[in-house]
Amino acid sequence: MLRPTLLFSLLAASALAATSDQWRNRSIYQLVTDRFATPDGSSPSCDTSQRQYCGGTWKGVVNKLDYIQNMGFDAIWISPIVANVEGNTSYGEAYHGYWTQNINALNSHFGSADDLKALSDALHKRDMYLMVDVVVNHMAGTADPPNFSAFQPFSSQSNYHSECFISNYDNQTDVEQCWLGDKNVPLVDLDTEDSNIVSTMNSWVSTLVSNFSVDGVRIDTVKHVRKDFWPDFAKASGVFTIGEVLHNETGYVSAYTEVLDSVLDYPTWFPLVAAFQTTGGNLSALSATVQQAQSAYKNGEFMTGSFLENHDQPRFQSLTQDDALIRNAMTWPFVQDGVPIMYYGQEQSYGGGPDPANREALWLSGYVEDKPLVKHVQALNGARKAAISANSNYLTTAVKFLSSGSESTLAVSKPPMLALLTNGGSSSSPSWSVPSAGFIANEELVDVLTCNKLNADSNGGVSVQGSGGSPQVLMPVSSLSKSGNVCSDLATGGQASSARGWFGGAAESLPLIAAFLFASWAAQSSLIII
Ligand code: ABC
Ligand code: CA
Repeated sequence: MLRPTLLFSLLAASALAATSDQWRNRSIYQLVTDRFATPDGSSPSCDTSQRQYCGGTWKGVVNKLDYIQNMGFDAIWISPIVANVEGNTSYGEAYHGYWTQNINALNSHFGSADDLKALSDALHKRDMYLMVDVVVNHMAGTADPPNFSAFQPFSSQSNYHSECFISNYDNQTDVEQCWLGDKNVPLVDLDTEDSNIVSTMNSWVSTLVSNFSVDGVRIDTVKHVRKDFWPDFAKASGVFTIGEVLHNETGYVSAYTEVLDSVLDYPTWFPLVAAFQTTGGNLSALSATVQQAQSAYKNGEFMTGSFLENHDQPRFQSLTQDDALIRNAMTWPFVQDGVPIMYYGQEQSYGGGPDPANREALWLSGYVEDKPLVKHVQALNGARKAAISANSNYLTTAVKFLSSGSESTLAVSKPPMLALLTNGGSSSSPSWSVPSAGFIANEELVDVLTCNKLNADSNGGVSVQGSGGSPQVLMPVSSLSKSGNVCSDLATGGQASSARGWFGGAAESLPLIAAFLFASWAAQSSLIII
């Protein structure tokens, strides 16, 4: 018997099964759950060097969704949610969530199952998506040899590859079958060649996604598991998958774009940081890598996660304090082909160095919205949404680098947007000369970062004199919308913002999904956990 509530849940769950197509127009705010917001709005001290839980929870995130949404983000990526090692280790507590002990229980420091569902519901009410971080590669021990019986559900030593710490990253077998971590906190490597482990992991991710109406998963340590493990795992999740492959070569990372929906674009991140962390950094290395990635990755760079910071790397603002370099570098992920991801705290000018310093408590900033970088991010998200609305091919048009007239500038074209970047620094007066910018002759343009107007020349090119080393993001005035979030006073185009609702394309396909579910329900019903 199909209970009406069950049918409703099935439909709701299927509508949540967000695909690449539903993610590509999104913009993601990455947060460390323990460090983003406390449930009662209190501001306890948080010394990152101590590596202890500081008190952030899922409830805290719910209370601060306005803050995230006001910046223009429509998805969040949270820390892993499962139960971790308890108590202290040589590297502190498991506040980051990557030290799994039991995949079938939640990390109670972050809240209850109801709290996590409430977060998911609150996001969906705002047309926002939830991305959860998942770890398949390992469980975390607190001694060497580890206490295997503490791990759930894989509590036998035979469930793991035998102990050897990865020392040679050029040996792919070592990378896949030896252990991350060290003797203090060994990341005990699961035998992901074993069919029982494979099927347990596949049904685990499927249940996790449906229990908490998750819209996408960020997969940890992807290069540490054999490639052919991933297609079935991704399929079992039923949602968009984005993998972490920490490597600087597009040739290495591209193989993983064949087995998952997408990857974090680490190969571009390395030259991105190098290009903007000092004046005179190498901009052509950045454009060269992007071009390589565009041709090497399965879907070009359209589905990659494009980022400047994350929880594993020193914050960009620990590498330079030059405000112009910072604003140029921050612009990049939003004008590039992929899905932009911004790491929490960047907007508040956090400048923590390597892990653990880069995981500051955001409550200590007071979540002030009237700040230059908060406004910068709002403009960038607004501009990207306007470009998506104005050009239905925007998200599948590859970025092109146009000749800009100097080595310290870049002209990044993705019509209707032309981003003019520079690493001259705040004391420079950059100029861009872009004879073939692709605009209409004499077209009226606006720099969406300042709302200053200018005109294309009679060939549709632009010659722009900047100041203070600032980036500019040019768009035709006609591509702005009065109902949009960027320079809307100037808008001449009247089109409504086409920022798609949460149901997006799924709404149209509901009847089809319902039919499919009816057909497959009888066979699957025992798997559905409500
Ligand atoms: C803990 C402490 C730290 C302490 C450290 C020794 O131990 O907290 O303070 O310094 C989690 C926690 C960490 C924790 C670790 C280990 O677990 O978040 O705080 O560190 O206990 C993912 C996650 C990451 C997570 C884990 C583990 C994996 O994003 O947050 O860490 O679940 C490798 C993995 C990568 C992993 C990363 C941390 O380690 O591949 O998946 N990230 C080379 C290798 C990379 C390697 C990297 C490590 O070194 O190729 O595979 O990443 O630093 C470039 C080269 C790269 C090179 C880089 C460093 O330089 O081209 O190849 O990467 O030039
Ligand atoms: Ca492994």
